[in-house]
Amino acid sequence: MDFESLSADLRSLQARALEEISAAVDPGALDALQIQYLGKKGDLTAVLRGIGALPADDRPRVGAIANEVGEAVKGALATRGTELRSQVQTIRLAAEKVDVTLPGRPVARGALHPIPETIEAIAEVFGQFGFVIHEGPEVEDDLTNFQMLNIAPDHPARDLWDTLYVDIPGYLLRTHTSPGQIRVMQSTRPPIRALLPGRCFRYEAVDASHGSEFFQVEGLMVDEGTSMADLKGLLDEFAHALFGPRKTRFRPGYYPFTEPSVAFDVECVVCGGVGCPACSKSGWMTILGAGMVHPVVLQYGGIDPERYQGFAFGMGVERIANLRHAVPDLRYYLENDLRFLEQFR
Ligand code: 2U9
Repeated sequence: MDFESLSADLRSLQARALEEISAAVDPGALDALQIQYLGKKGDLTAVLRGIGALPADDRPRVGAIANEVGEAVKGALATRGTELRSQVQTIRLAAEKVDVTLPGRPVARGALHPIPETIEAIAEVFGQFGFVIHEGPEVEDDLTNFQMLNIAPDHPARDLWDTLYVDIPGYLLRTHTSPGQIRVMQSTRPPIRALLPGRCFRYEAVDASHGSEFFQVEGLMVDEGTSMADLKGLLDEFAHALFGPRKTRFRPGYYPFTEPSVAFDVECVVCGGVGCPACSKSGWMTILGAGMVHPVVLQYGGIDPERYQGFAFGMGVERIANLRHAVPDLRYYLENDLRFLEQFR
């Protein structure tokens, strides 16, 4: 081994290293090249093992060349490393690019279903008069759902409510929320102002205005000297709150649990009382039934009809919602069709 061949080896090592460094495509490859050429057991160290066989005068000259080669390889590694890191950063920045001028992603906002929304609107009005909401069971006993409401087992009124019975003798799906009001009377003392919203069930053919399950809100007020005038005044407030200022009227009606019973009408919400197809040209719309609680029912509630009087009312929530939102068919409320429900956002 002489000076010429050792320095030629060093130069070819430098050329090889610089070529491989410029061909490296990721920082990891550069780390491997750093070890391969400049590591303790690297190629440069291997070539320099021959330096011991040279005449003494040649050694410093070869050492200088070796330093040059080492610096050149180091420099190439550093330059290529910077290039690759900036390439990686450019790719990352492109991938993570955010166009801040884009509009924000809309937040999917829910909304209350029109039935609970209508129940809340109804409860809000009666709440201002001190009516407290009570819940009652949906599976009721025959006694509380009919008997205690003055509807005897053979009473024709039962035909008004085609009933869904459950396979427990004497139990049924409540046909109205009235039984819940009986429970309120049995568990609290007058003065009573109770409001009972809830799901009810009837065994009847489903059509645009009748459902086998529907929602009702009933109200009950029991106090000393409660009168039909109190009832009329309260219902006027309710009608005006929900349907705006308009005339209202009582019409004679019939319910076994109230005497006298009335139908409560408002001037038609469509034509304002002129007469139109929506109100069958009468100019009036019935929104609920009501009446003075029958003395027998008060007694079933453990209340002395000689001392206390009460009134009650009941409305179908779907009917109120139909009038508020001009919905033609109450089946829409239970079909979960978003094309219908999204209109109530
Ligand atoms: C008690 C005593 C009396 C509740 C009443 C009505 C009149 C009424 C219907 C309206 C449409 C049922 O949803 S509907 O089909 N209801 O017209 N409801 S008086 O009377 C009561 C309730 C509880 C203890």
